[in-house]
Amino acid sequence: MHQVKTTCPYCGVGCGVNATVAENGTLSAVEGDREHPANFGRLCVKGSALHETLGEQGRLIKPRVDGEEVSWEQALSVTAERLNTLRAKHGNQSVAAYLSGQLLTEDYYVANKLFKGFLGTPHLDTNSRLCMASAVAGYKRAFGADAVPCNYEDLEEAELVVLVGSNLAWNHPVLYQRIKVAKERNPLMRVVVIDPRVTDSCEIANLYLGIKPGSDAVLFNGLLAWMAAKNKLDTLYLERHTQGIDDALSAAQQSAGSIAEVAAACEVDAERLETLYYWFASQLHVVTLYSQGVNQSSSGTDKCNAIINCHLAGGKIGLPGAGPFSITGQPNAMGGREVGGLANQMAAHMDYDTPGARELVSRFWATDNLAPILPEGPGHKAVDLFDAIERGEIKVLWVMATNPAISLPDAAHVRAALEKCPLVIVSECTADTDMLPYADIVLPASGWSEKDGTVTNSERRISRQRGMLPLPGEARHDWQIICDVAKQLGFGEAFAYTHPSEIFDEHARLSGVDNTGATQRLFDISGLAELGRDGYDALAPIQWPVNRDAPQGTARLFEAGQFATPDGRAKLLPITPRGPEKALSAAFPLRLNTGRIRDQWHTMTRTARSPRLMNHRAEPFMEVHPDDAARAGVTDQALGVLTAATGEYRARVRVAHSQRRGEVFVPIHWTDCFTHSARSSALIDGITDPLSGQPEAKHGAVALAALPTAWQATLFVADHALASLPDAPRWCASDYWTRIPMRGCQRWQLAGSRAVSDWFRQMGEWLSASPALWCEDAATGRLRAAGIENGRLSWWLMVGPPSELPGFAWLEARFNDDAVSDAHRRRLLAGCDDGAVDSGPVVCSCHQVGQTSIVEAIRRGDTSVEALGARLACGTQCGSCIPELKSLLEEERPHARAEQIPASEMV
Ligand SMILES: Nc1nc2c(c(=O)[nH]1)N[C@H]1C(S)=C(S)[C@@H](COP(=O)(O)OP(=O)(O)OC[C@H]3O[C@@H](n4cnc5c(=O)[nH]c(N)nc54)[C@H](O)[C@@H]3O)O[C@H]1N2
Ligand SMILES: Nc1nc2c(c(=O)[nH]1)N[C@H]1C(S)=C(S)[C@@H](COP(=O)(O)OP(=O)(O)OC[C@H]3O[C@@H](n4cnc5c(=O)[nH]c(N)nc54)[C@H](O)[C@@H]3O)O[C@H]1N2
Ligand code: SF4
Ligand SMILES: [Mo]
Repeated sequence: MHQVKTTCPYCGVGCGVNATVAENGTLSAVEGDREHPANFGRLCVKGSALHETLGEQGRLIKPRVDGEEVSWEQALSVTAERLNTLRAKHGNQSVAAYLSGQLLTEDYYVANKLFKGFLGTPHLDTNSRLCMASAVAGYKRAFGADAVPCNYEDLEEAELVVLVGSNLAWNHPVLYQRIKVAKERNPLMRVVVIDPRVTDSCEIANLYLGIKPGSDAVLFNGLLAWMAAKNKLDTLYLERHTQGIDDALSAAQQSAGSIAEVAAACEVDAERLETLYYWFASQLHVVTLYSQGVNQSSSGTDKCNAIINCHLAGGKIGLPGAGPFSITGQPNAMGGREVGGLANQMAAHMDYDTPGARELVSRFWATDNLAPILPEGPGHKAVDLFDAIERGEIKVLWVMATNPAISLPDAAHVRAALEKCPLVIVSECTADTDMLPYADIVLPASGWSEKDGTVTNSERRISRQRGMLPLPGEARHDWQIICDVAKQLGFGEAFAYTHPSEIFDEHARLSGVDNTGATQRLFDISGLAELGRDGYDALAPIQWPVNRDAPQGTARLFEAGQFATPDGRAKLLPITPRGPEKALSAAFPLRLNTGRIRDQWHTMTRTARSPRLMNHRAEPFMEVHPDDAARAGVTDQALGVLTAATGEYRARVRVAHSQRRGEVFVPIHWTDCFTHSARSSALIDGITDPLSGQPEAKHGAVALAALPTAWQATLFVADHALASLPDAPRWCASDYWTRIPMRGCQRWQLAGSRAVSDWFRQMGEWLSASPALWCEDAATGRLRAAGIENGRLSWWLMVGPPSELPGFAWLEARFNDDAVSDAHRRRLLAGCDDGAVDSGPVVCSCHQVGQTSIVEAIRRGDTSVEALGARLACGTQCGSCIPELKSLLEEERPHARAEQIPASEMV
């Protein structure tokens, strides 16, 4: 048994993880690394379940060509041959790559080098386009570089933290916990949440602004104008360190108007708005932390600059506890940007229009030894790239570590483009994703715990993700796969790396080449060159820039008021606010908001492998305001359907006061691997920000209706029984199905619009078996049945509303018994033990504490989160469920039934 220090592969917080590798070579436990400056020992529920998501089961372990498993030798030669043929015929620009912020920096670096430097195509973009592009464009316009000024300590040192379009409690839980603790220590510290939804992040908010979707630029323009009117501008800072205040201010004044007018435009209470303005203007130590509610918009870049303007105008930057902080989504979205992995970048924070950069990079990569090949201008950004594929201009697409068939807007259009593309190569570690059916060549890649390299988190901190487990089957590391293909294409010399430390070294050296004087680039990690393999292996977390001037790294940028622009001044930009480009209409009258849930990561290829993480929200859902639900004739827990011009979405309805009227929220996680049709991107148009190319994923237009159902059913099938059934079992022909992976079995929630006249025939068709036990109530149409094979429970079916099931835990346990005992056999159709109480839907994932137990404890007299924690242990590990515990406490108080307004709204 030994311990390895590594980094969590999920969100951009970049927590340090201590992983325990057991004697048998598996990863037996994980815990937070107390020495890592991102988390100091904390982990959220996803991080602490990492070891439950591993194992060879469900992994991709062999290369495939045209659906057939082949050897690596064959896969590589077919890849090279097809790529060469298409490239020779259609030119360099017919070749493209689509990468991911979940690749390690080393993977990213070699991919960028191969495509731009040696295949001569600029068409290499990444899913960070869907995520960070507006924040990048905003920083570049203001500071002259894509550079996050702040660090995590600034969040603790701030007197005011403003969360804009960020559900930090769910999506960056460890940072949220850090702010929460800091707030407990500093009673003067205030937190403001600006979000159309009342989210769990409101738990720590002193002030909540339930803003009209898309109106953030009006709010921040209003703030700038207000600061000017109240004499709250830092005129000295503006004079010495910035330019553009006059234009920015007059644009702000033009669009903003009075407090009452801004409040009306943003649909927030005027008094609360002014409170925010007052707090912001009167504090120097303010951090505005923003995320996808700002970035994923057709005017996302402008919104970022509207925020940055206010910080520059108040001199609230370059100080402890101050600055505009774009929080990174993916673990290595920032590392990808560092190597130049966006289509408008070339390499190492150099763009195509950076003077001398093309020559510098050509020389450094020695691309000119072959031919002067480095492209001259930027390539297609993600959405445009798939349009170009659809137009037939791109003939080769290599997708690594992302699922564009799910995550890009207008998924139907993306899928049509993929169908058309003559050569689609996919590097992936999971055997079953929505992308794989479109791949001509599938290359099995290593995943977290096997991969070895570096990632950069939200505060510019580079950490090692260390490899500790052997590669499953024939999987190879992404950087190796890219180098193997490069060799096959004849570029062996430039891709002769034998270890990621050699790649990192080259990347670090490139960042320092000619990096002085007028053309100095902020991104410089030349201080990490020549570490050698041992130094690389031992690399401790460090924040860039790391160079001769800052050998220990840089905690905060712009402390001297010197920016990365040609004149050294930061730029304020005139912002004219624009609303969402997607208009509502009579046919599609509801505003669609899409986002994340606490326990799942993106397309669920990894988090759904932990049954514990499936329990918090087991089914795809839509959150709807009670009035909208009533108008559409849908009720809580019924099935609903959302339609947009581009597609539809079927899911369970959650009627919620946390939603604004006229708006619907859906999660982004469910794919065709898990459900009938609940892909959020099917409802989103390919509308993008003209500057950043980031899609407007937060502002769709949809219609809501009930999904007609004649019956609903819950079906459990044991994993051992599933092995003999087809991949898409027959019950998936129902009008609604969703699959929920559990321990030892899978559960399906099913519904159909046409009545089933004979359930016995139906069971025979679905399961090729008849039940060993059943009971039926013909009058109500209810039925329960169970299949037993060789003494073991093989399936269990209930026809009737899922709410009639007492819970799932008891049944799940029966699927893990070696044999059905006599005692259990009698209780089997009841689905629970005599008198046993199921603890209900899981609220605390760490300790698996369910809602029923919590409500019962409250009714027995527990009146606080602490009391619940002492009795049930809920909320005592990662703390992510505390907001939910609080709302249960609120709800169970007899008078708390009226419209739910969080306590935080009371200023
Ligand atoms: N659990 C979990 N954590 C994750 C991820 C995950 O998949 N699961 N993914 C990671 C990644 S890649 C990313 S990018 C981050 C994203 O982290 P966040 O940006 O926090 O995530 P989202 O849920 O997409 O959206 C944030 C909020 O924006 C709000 N919003 C929508 N429209 C508007 C608007 O017009 N104005 C304002 N002010 N707010 C608006 C939404 O209601 C939502 O609450 O999370 C990271 N962390
Ligand atoms: N409607 C809507 N759409 C959105 C968003 C939204 O808020 N709303 N958010 C957008 C954002 S911010 C993001 S970041 C994207 C995320 O969307 P995606 O990037 O499409 O989602 P993932 O599930 O993270 O895809 C990663 C894939 O890579 C595989 N993988 C994991 N590790 C490795 C590895 O090391 N190597 C290889 N080769 N494969 C690996 C995983 O199994 C998985 O299939 O979605 C975007 N799309
Ligand atoms: S906060 Fe983010 S980085 Fe930290 S453990 Fe959770 S998912 Fe991993
Ligand atoms: Mo993201």
